[in-house]
Amino acid sequence: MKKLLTLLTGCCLLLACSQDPKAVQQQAQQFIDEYTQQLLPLYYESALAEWDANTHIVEGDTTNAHRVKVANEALAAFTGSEENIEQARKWLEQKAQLTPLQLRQLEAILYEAANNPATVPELVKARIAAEAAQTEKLFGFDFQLDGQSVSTNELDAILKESTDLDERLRAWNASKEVGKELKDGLSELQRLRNQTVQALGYDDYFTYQVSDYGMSVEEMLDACRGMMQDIWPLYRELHTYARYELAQKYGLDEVPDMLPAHWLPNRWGQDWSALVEVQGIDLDGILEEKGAPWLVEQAERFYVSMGFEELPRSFWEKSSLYPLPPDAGYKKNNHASAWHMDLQDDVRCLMSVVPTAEWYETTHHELGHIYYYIAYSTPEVPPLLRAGANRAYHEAIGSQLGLAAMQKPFLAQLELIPPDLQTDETQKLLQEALNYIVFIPWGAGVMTFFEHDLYKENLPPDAYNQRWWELKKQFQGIVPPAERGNEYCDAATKTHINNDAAQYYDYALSYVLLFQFHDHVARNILKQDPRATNYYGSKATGEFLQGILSKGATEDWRQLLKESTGEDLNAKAMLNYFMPLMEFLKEANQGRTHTLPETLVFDES
Ligand code: X8Z
Ligand code: ZN
Repeated sequence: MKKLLTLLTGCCLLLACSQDPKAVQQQAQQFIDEYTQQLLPLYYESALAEWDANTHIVEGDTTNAHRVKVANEALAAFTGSEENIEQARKWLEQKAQLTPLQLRQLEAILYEAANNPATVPELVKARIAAEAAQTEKLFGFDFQLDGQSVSTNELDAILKESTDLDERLRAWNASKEVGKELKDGLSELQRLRNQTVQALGYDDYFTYQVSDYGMSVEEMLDACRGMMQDIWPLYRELHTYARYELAQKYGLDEVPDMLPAHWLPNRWGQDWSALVEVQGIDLDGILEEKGAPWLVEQAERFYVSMGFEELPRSFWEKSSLYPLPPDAGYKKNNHASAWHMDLQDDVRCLMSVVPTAEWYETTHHELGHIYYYIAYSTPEVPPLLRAGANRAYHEAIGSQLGLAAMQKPFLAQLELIPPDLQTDETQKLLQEALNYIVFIPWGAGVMTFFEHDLYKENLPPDAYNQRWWELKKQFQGIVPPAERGNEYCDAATKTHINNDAAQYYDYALSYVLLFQFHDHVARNILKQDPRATNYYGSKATGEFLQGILSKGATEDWRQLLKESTGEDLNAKAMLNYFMPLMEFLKEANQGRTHTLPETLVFDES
């Protein structure tokens, strides 16, 4: 009987498709609309609970964790419900009859479901609890330096400024202590993340996250290898340059073959730009005078100057923008993020802005996310497609504006530097390369390959730290200050390993992408040198960006790139940008020993 019914329904559907695609579309739409209506309040409640859990961390208080669990379990039960999966699959069987927008929404429903399959409720619940506990441990951690509590901003300042190697080592070591506390939780998450997505047919969690790009794992790894190979000659010169310059700065005669991690101005060695000071541009000094709120307001002014709207009042009221006073009695997540709370107009930033060049760039980055959210929260983009064309697009926009906001003509326009200031262009380019080029072996290399091994290869916990430092050495040419046994878990000191898992290649791709967008804006819209632009007040640039942002995830990302820049994804714009630097570095490095191989060999065993 049941069989007959299925047959009959199948038959009717068949009839419906061959005769009337409109009818199929109408019924599919009804499902999508109902799904969306039920999703939105659950989504909002989950975001609100997560927001509180990330902005108000009280040791020993379980209220937040409980609310997060309840809200996320309710959201998971809905998005992963058997009925929703079945329905989405059923409508997808009639692909040919559906509109492209409907297809994308149904795929989004299935993608979400795979993270929370209702067929394995205990696993999903356990994962939600483990995620909440891990975030709380990471951001509730009491970092200690010389017996005193310190903030990560303070540790970062030492790594940026101090020339006392002993002090640097203490700060670096202090910043890695939290990893030990997170190791067991990571191993638990490794298992739970894999098992949940496996229930819906994905091989592992890394494969699941990569599939969001419409790519296989091998394709993604190839893209990452490609990015690293493209920039390797330049990176090799930067690595040599940094070894020699830093040895000199720290007053040492001997230059180490590999960079000791505590020599670098960043806890993970992902951004070395603080190594260089460009004569005449003392951004840190100027920003110090302006104070932290100015950084966020200025970033908004930049977007507004290009024709974007002012941020909604609720953004200013509800965001958490600055560090907490040390005596607040609670802690907050100290890593910057932007939140689209309700997939509509509740947008917020969580930051700990202090007036430094790094936070100046970060505020532009985060507002990029916020303006993306606002641009696609329109009737044309259904809530289920309110996301970037891909995740890298979302990361690219704000970083692009961050790059533009550091360029000389722009700084002159803001009167942060004198209009006729003569500066050393090469030093400026060097400083930028120490950010954008240095990032690639970290983002496309260390982070991506570590998480690949973690999820796809089931890396055992006792090998976490060893593997981490193997990759650091191979891709970044960075070694730990001293042997670090497997009681440490240095990977877990990086936020994303814990709460943004298996997605870090997003940032590497976003850098490549942002140089493509920037190159297009500079050459075709502003008619300026990409290395010296001033986007300020350019409505045409605003329109170009808005054209990309307002599409959300309604279009294929490759097609959107082609339409907007005329290009496929490639690192040419990025390489061209830094081309003039190669000559300078070769000259500076003459007679120095290069210790990284001439070509990067991939030995991932
Ligand atoms: O995590 C971020 C943003 C938040 S989406 C601040 N970034 C990566 C990082 O800090 O590791 C931006 C660049 C790379
Ligand atoms: Zn971001």
